[in-house]
Amino acid sequence: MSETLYILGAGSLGLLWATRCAHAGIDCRLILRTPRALRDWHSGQDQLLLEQQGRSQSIHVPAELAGASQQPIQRLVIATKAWAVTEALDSVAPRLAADSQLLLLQNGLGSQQAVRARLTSQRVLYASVTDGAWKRAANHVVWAGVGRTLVGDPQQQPAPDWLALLDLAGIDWHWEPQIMPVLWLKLAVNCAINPITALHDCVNGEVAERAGASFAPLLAELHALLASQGVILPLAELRQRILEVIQATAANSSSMRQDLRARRRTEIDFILGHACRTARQAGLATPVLDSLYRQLQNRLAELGLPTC
Ligand code: NAD
Ligand code: KPL
Repeated sequence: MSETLYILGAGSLGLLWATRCAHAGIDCRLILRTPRALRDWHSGQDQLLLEQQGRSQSIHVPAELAGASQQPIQRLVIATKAWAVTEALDSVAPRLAADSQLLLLQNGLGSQQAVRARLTSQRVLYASVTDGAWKRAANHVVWAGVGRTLVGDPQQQPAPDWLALLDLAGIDWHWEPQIMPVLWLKLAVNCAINPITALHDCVNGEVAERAGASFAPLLAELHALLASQGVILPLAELRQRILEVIQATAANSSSMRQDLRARRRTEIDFILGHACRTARQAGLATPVLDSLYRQLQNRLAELGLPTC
């Protein structure tokens, strides 16, 4: 367990993990994208601020560029957006060994399978994260909502020992022997909430009302999609789970609405896109999901944002 833990992506979640690991004395390093980002990092003495409930602490976190060292990367957490994973992986590929292990923190589905397909010998773990974090500045992260992280292996192997580092870092994580159903359920929740909040520019709590008569058929489509992927639960239970998330996050802006408002590229392709494509492959008709996907792509195009 002595290898350095590399965290690729100094965004909200990457910084949250980096501060927590470094604070616990874990040998961890951030991988930044550009020489300029690294210069800026060094000009702040490699210090990162972690803010929670108004209190901040400063933590030293070393950083480097992917290509700046030949040092093999044995343990890698990828914390980029789903659409940036492939390019991020390209940047570190020469430093991966056959027995390197990766942990992917992305929302949605599709990016994980792309990594898995590319890395045939390495172990690739998937995570579902419910913490909420955002960046106040390049080296300042706010931990806004304490959540839970479920980690699992899509090939259903047991947990590797190095994940004990996450305990050391105080990350509330659990090993999930069946990670794919967890990620599919999260995708279904995201499909039911995120597009509606983005299209209606509303908080999560208004989703059912804004969706109106299309909400029940939307849930039925998601239920059939989950069943096609082997995730079997009664429709009433899926509905209940989604309503619980809506209630628990009623005052929040979904990640997709936040991205739209900030004119940032969204993860639409890994949420709605993946859902619609999988439904088609399974021979399911999903008119409500398809329509949400089309409407959202149109809105993104109007705003000059990528539609995938
Ligand atoms: P973010 O946009 O804040 O951070 C991504 C970071 O990756 C950016 O700093 C970007 O510059 C960096 N990056 C992209 N390509 C890179 C490359 N090739 N090399 C180095 N760095 C690169 O995103 P985030 O909010 O941290 O989210 C990351 C993932 O975690 C997303 O899939 C998101 O849905 C998921 N997630 C986030 C949260 C949260 O609270 N922020 C919670 C749960 C899940
Ligand atoms: O995961 C979320 C997101 O915003 O992406 C939900 C569950 C919808 C909470 O906002």
